[in-house]
Order: sequence, then structure tokens, then C-alpha cells
Amino acid sequence: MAVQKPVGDVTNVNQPPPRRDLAPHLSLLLLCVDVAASTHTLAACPAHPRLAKPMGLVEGPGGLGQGGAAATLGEDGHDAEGKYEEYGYNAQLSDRISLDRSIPDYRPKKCKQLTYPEDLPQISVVFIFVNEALSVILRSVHSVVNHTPAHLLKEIILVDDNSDSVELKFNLDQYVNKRYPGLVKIVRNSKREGLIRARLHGWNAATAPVVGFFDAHVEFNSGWSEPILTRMKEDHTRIILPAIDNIKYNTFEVQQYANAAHGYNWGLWCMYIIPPQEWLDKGDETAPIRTPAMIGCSFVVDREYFGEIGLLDPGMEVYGGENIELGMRVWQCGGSMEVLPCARVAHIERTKKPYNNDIDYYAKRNALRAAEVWMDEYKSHVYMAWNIPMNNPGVDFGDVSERLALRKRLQCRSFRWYLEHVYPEMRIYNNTITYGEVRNSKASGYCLDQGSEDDDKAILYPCHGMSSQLARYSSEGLLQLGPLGSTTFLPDTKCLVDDGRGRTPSLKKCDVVSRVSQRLWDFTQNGPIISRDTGRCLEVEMSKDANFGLRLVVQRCSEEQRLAAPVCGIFTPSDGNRAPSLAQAAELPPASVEGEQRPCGRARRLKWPASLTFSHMYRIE
Ligand SMILES: [Mn+2]
Repeated sequence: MAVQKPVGDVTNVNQPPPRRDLAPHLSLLLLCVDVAASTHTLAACPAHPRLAKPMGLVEGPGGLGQGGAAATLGEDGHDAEGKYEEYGYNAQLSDRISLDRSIPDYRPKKCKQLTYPEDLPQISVVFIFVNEALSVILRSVHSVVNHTPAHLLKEIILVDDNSDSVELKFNLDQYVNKRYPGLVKIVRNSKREGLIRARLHGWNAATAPVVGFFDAHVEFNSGWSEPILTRMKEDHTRIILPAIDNIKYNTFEVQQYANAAHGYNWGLWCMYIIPPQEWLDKGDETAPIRTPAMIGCSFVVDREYFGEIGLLDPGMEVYGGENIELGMRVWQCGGSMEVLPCARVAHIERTKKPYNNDIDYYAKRNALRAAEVWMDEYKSHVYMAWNIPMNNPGVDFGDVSERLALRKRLQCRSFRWYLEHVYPEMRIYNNTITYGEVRNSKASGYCLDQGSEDDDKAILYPCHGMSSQLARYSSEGLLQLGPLGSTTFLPDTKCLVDDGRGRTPSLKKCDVVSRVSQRLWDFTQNGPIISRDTGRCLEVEMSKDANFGLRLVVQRCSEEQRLAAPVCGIFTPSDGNRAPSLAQAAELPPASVEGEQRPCGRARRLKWPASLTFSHMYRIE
């Protein structure tokens, strides 16, 4: 309960996109009406020695999953479970689906009437992977060959980020060299570097003027390359994203996704967002959709231009954040980013990612790098979203001096310009004075928490440092609790309200309180939190019936509170697993962070009730 992780996907869209950020009509998958199978696959599949069969794989038209239909293994699928664990999709089923299966043509109808120039630049297609099922990688390769005019596809580059599996070494080499002689290069990292630097190795190996970067669990739609290469030929400072459709991880059914741009929240987790109003007003589904950032599983760049603007930040680790950073950078430094609905790629949203340890940590670390380099005075919003202090955030984000120098060299615009022109849907919280966890000085293991999202009741809950326990105090006197609303696609954070009725403070939409003063509070760090409307204090009382024996109340201010145990040091949000017993919480001063220690006052016997204090709030710098 009450624990809310940042929503969204790390760069590679290996999780379902966070539908809560889409308007309801966008979150519905459009059902495929026209499932007529593409004949392209058949035509593009010349007679060749069957290489797949000895490896237990299937080539050629027809069979299971044909036309993007849902498939099952039936009776013999009993050990599929294990493979979900391994790959985050049903790899055993994938092995039985043809590498050349067709998928539905989900392009807007008008796309098929468009014509493109003859002399388009060639593309190098880079697939990055680590520990992926061989059949899934090979279907990505077959699919791009089957759906790209041969004269436009210069090469395919497979970057293996030091996978563990043996079949991804010998079998993969042997297969692609025989099946596509001269077309496929394989680059192998000798140590695991993360998908960000893996992409850079792919870029280094690429020789075509245009380079496309893709996860190795995708299938391409007909005619995906021509509209992209046409837009690229017109203006090489565009970064172009194919529209993404979904391959279901369990059945490999291909589902159409609605037209969307790629946005993010202040934690820099990406999410699909509604296209800009101008695009919707125009009513032309083939038009490029301006996008502030990218999901990251598929994007196409001009090879040289990508180098000029600084590739991806090589100081970012594993993945997450680099997709947002590239969006900010290309816009701020004079280029652009767009989604092309006529160019479509279907992608498996895996249930798990191969880099399963500490993804949150790397996403946070990388987000801070982007914030420090590109976000100017708005970088506070990233620290706020992650609920960490701006001083000593407890995260080593490395050296950003080279990236700052790059920004200077390219003479890039401000983040404010970018917000105004490219991402106006972002909510701005510049009136925040302080933010962080609100802990009671007598039960320091417990934090003010938004509780269940439906019941409008703030609660006390063991501190876990996540966004349901993010409190913000604004210059007007609002006390808001819960994750940042971040964008206008979502409701904003609720306000803590004392409506004078009863003793339970409520959480309400800030603009629906009956009297303005009911949502206003006075506070001083380590002092009481007092309603400007009723003069009552936000306090904690012990109660046998309440969860954890603690109840949050508004009541006549206890005098005792002013003698509450002193708070010492500055504290980082807790790790969530350290809910102290009530006895411990009540008796002991909180442990302070190493390096930040100040002498604490002696723990004393405490009386109840006790006032809540902002003991863990961080000042905006
Ligand atoms: Mn992916």
C-alpha cells in the first residue's frame, strides 16, 4: 500500500507503457480491422538452404502467429514458465513462430498513397541485445530485411552486450553469415557495458549515412524505412522515431498502439503522451508528431549529426535517462525529434529486463546527469521527483564537465525555452520552498503518506522514501502530498486540508476546497505544522486501533510538541525495509547519514500526542 514507484519505462520500453498517462481514449488499443497478411514476406523470401530448422527454428511464410495473430503452444508448452523468467517473454513460443511471419499493416491508410523520392540515403540498422532469445533476435533481423528495400539497407549490426548464452555466440554467427552473407556485422562487448554504450559501439561500426537503433525484440512493418529516410534527407538534424506497436510477450500477438508522442515525468521516466494539439487539429495522421523525448527502443539519426551533437551520454550507466537526455539536447541545440506514424515498428514489452539489479538506481543516477547538464533552474524538479536532497543526494552521478562543455560548444538554448516550445504540458513547481519526507520527531520511522489513492486520507506509514511520501511546501502555504503530477495529462498532487470537521486531515484536489485558507499551513523546520484556517496542528497520536498504533490527526496544538526530541543531522529517505518498532521509533533519535553527523540531543522519554515536524525536508537550492 501507499508505495508508489515512479511510473514509466526506462529507456527500452521493456515494461508496459504507463497507461495512466494517456487519456482514456488513447489507452484503448485500436483493434486491427484489416488483418490481411502482407504478401511482402512471401515475395522477399527467396529459395535458400533451410538453416533455421537444425536450430529448432522456423523460416518461411505461414504457421503459428502468422499475420500477427495470437499464438499458443498448447499441450507441449508446459515449461514455458521458466523461459518467461529468463527473457521476460515466451521464448519457447517464439521458437515456433516463423522468423518470416507477416504482421498486420497498421499504418494509417493515407500512408500507402504517399510516394517517396528514389534517391534516399542508405541506413545501417543496429540491434543491441543482452541475453535475448535467439529466435527473437533473428526475427528482428529477418523482419528488417523483409521490409526494407535492399538498396536502402546498407548493413545490419548486432551488438552483443556480453550475453551469457552460448547459442548467441556460435549459432548466431553461423546463422547470419550463411543466411545473409556480407550483410550482418556482429560486435561483441567483452564486458557488459549497458545498452547506452552498446549503442555507441554500434554507431562506431556503422557506415551508412543514416543509422537506426533498435532493441533486438522488434518486428518491422511494411514501408517503415522510406518515410524516415525522406524526412532525414530533407533535414539531417531530425531524430526520427518510428511509431511503436506492441508484440504481446505471452502470445506474440501484434497490437496497434494509438498515435502518441513520447514524454516523461519529472523523474525522467518516459511515457506515451497525447500528440500536440496542433497535430490533432491538423487531422493528418501521416504528419510527423513533434515529441519532447523518446521511449528509446527505436530511433533513427543522421550518423554524422549524431556524432556532432554528442551521441548518447557515455557517462550514463546501464540504461534509463539517455532517451530523455537526447530529446532535451537535440531540441535545445537546434535539432528536433518526431514520431512518424507511417513508419511502424512492433516491439515486445518484456515483463523483465536483463539488467534486473538496481534499475531504479541507474535511472535515478542518469536522470541526475541529465538534470545537471540540461535543466538549469528546473533541475530541482528531478531531485524532488526522486525525493532526494540537492545537496548530498546520496547518488554519485559522475563527472558531467564534458557534457557541460558540449552544451556550451553547441550554444544550446535554455531548458525554459524547451519547456515553452516543445513540452508545454509539463507542470512547473518553482514555487516550492521545501520538499521531502515529513516525519514525526517521536516516531521517526513513520512518514506522512498519501495512503490509498481513492480515499483522500493522509496516513502515517513506515518511511520508504518513495513518491507517495513526497511532501512539498509552497510559497503560498500549500502542503502537497504524493508524487508530482508532472504533466497536465495527469491530475496534480493533492493538498492536505483541514476543513475544521472532525480530526482527520484530508487530501483534496487543491482547487476544490471550500475555503482557500483550509488548504494553507504554517510550518517551520522541526516546528509544528499549523492550519491557517483553524489554528489546529497536524499531530500524531497513539491508538490501538490504528495501523502501526499511530494515527494522524488535526487537533488543538499540544504544548508538549515544542519539547519534542531534537532532530539531528540531515537524513536521506529510508530504504523502506527499516520500519522500526514503535518502541524503537519513540525512544531513539533517528540515525543520521554518515558524514552528516551532528551531535544529537539525548533521547528522552516522550509524551504523546506529538506534533508532526518537517524534519526531513530539503530546501530548494
Ligand atoms: Mn525493448
